[in-house]
Amino acid sequence: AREPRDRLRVAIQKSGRLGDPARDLLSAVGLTWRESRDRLFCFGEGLPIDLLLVRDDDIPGLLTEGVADFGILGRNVLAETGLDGTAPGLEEVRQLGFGPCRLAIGVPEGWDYEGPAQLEGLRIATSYPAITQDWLRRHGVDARTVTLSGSVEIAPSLGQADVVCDLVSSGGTLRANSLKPVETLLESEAVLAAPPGRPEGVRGELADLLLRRLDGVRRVAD
Ligand code: PRT
Ligand code: ZN
Repeated sequence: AREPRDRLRVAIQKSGRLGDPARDLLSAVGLTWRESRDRLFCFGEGLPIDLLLVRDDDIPGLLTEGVADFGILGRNVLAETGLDGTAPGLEEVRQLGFGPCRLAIGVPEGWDYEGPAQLEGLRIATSYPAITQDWLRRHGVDARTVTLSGSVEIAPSLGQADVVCDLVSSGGTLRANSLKPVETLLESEAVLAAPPGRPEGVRGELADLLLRRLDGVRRVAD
């Protein structure tokens, strides 16, 4: 059997929108790292808290498998992987205040949108099929999701879908594709996620310490 881990691991985005703010937040609570050459793993220096730099999509799996103890990712990714069964039962431990956006249905600008029933029988392009289907089911609408990993907003003009369900912040991307937001399915921001329960032994103490420090920094920032 492998030795139990005595260092805490936090998975964050390697690049992307949440990578730098996540690192800045962890620096602000006093963590420092010795960078490894490939920068996928950063060894914690002051405290035994290491970083894993990964794709945000990999964070739920790393938490579920117990490879990481905490992850910083968008609530949207956490919700999707919770609903689609790939990483059920993870908990949102803290909301972090950066990376705000919402998951919204976007329809062609010229539509006179009157409500969810109007989506019946349509094709909805999205990177979030589980959240979208869950919302459709709760509104009694039967519609098909077309899962795309990127360039969702162009799908209607390509004839690949009728409407979209994608993340929106300024709304500029929807507008640039002659779409307008009509329903918000989820308000999102970066969150600290973890498997249920407290890690055992020394990792549990490190987890408590990290949460206390995060709360301290967040209180000053708010
Ligand atoms: O490489 P990796 O897989 O790790 O990154 P990624 O490309 O999957 O994700 P990334 O870095 O683009 O986004 C990470 C997280 O940032 C998302 O999961 C959200 O929680 C959050 N976030 C906040 C956003 C946005 N704002 C956002 N505007 N993620 C994406 N967008 C995109 C959106 O998909 C659309 O294409 O920006 C466009 C819309 O922006 P506006 O301003 O034109 O409305
Ligand atoms: Zn991603």
